[in-house]
Amino acid sequence: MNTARLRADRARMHKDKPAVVLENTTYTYGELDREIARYAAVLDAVGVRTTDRIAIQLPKTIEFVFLESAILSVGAVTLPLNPDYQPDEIEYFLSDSRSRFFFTDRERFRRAAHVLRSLPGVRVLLTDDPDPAGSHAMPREPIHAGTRFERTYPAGGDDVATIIYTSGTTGRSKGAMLTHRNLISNMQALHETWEWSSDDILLHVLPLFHVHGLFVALHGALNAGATVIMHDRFDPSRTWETIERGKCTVLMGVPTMYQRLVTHWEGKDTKPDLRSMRLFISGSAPLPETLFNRFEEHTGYRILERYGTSETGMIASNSTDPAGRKAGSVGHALPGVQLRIVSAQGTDASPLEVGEVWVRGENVFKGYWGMPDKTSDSFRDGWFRTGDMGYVDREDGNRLYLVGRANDLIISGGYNVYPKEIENVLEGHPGVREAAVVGIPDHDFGERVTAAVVLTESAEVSADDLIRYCRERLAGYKCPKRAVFVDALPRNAMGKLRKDILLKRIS
Ligand code: MCA
Repeated sequence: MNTARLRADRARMHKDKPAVVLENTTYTYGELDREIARYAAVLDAVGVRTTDRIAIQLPKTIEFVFLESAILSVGAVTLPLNPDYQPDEIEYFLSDSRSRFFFTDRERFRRAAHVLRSLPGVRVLLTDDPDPAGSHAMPREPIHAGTRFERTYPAGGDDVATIIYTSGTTGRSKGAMLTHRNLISNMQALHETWEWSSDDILLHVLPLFHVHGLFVALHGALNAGATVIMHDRFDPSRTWETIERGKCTVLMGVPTMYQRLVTHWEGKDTKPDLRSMRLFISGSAPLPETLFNRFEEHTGYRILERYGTSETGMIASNSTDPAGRKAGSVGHALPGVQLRIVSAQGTDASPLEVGEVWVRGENVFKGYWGMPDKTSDSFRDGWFRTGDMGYVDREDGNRLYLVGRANDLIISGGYNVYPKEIENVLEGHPGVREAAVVGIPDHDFGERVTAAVVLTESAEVSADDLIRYCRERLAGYKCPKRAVFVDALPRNAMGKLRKDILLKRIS
């Protein structure tokens, strides 16, 4: 089965029903399908072929929604990119993925034009404006407008549908290849577990280019025939207003969003009416118990926490029955997903013993694009090693608790940041001898990216200079919020960096 074909089937069932409401414009399922078909015809006309990688760097717009489905319907592979990525990052993703097409807007094209010139194999198409030199406007109508274009959905099953880039411990991002089967099996598992129905109204406040906002939220809701009300960016005040006005039933967010929502609630004289709400779902970062409790005290709702990764989609979830939700636990494995907790010795951990979470099932990705060694390193006997550490409570039906990470990872506001990538950028500055990046606990972002820097002897560089230097090369969420100068980085007798000591020293 092809993911986009499922979308078209739903459109036939719910033709006149609102599918997406973005800001003040409503698109019914029928209109959505017509636009997807039109975009698919354009893709065909510009020469997109099955298995081509097609990168999209767009803000949260309806064009993104049309394009993403259209690409899948012609059997090509989507490569959704953060609209905040800087030119160096874009260059890496386009060249590493050997993308043939890059869909973006005028603003981002202008920003990255100098690196795009060095990638002649990539055809740039703008979704918003006629072409500045070096790009092409996306045709508004299929070039062969007279002939009707039939979508044939040439890819499905184990064919790759999308490549999601995730940062890596070495500093080099890896493209996780997710197949149509991966996406569909996970969507069906969540459909059953969260009891999605066509009566649902999802308030969508997440970015669209990641697993959470794209597959779990958007695909999940459209597959159910539900209505998606979309905000182009997260704002706590608007979120509460829309829940009440739009009679929403489901919200998905990262803990930073729930933190801001509850703080906003506390300051409101008249509290919003939440009676339409069925589920407040949280993921992408650990939900602190204090936040779980505070949200329930104020709103009367227990947040439903679930757990996943880019490589596997969703793995575990708490239940739709509020009594079955526990603070600090990500719940039980989803239908069709198998879990193991494996000790450092490579054997199954004993009950309540902490080990690494390993996962198997149709949800597990095909491998990292162009990185067979990294792919085989991340699997053992068919099990994907998540790098997350946790334990299960067998007395409670193998309920999963996560306690940390096996490797060096910072999660800031629901985005994964691998310190090595930031350290590499900082160490590229001529005034920096070495740098170490850590995540300092933070009330709002969960962890705050912080750099400790040893300067070269003659360097005259301020902390602001270094942050600006990072900002020109990295998306904003990866940039250190603070840079601290130190004489030397703490190391053990073997010369190994002691980030635990550093963290205490600069917190
Ligand atoms: C924005 N900024 C951040 C972050 N987000 N800094 C650190 N961490 C962040 N998460 C920076 C911007 O670069 C900017 O910096 C400044 O903060 C303000 O930007 P703004 O856009 O106004 O930010 P915001 O609206 O406050 O954004 C916070 C946010 C956002 C709404 C929490 O980060 C967000 O949407 N997070 C969701 C991430 C997500 O979808 N993750 C899913 C991954 P400057 O001023 O320098 O420009 S999928 C996943 O993890 C797995 C599979 C799963 O299980 O879901």
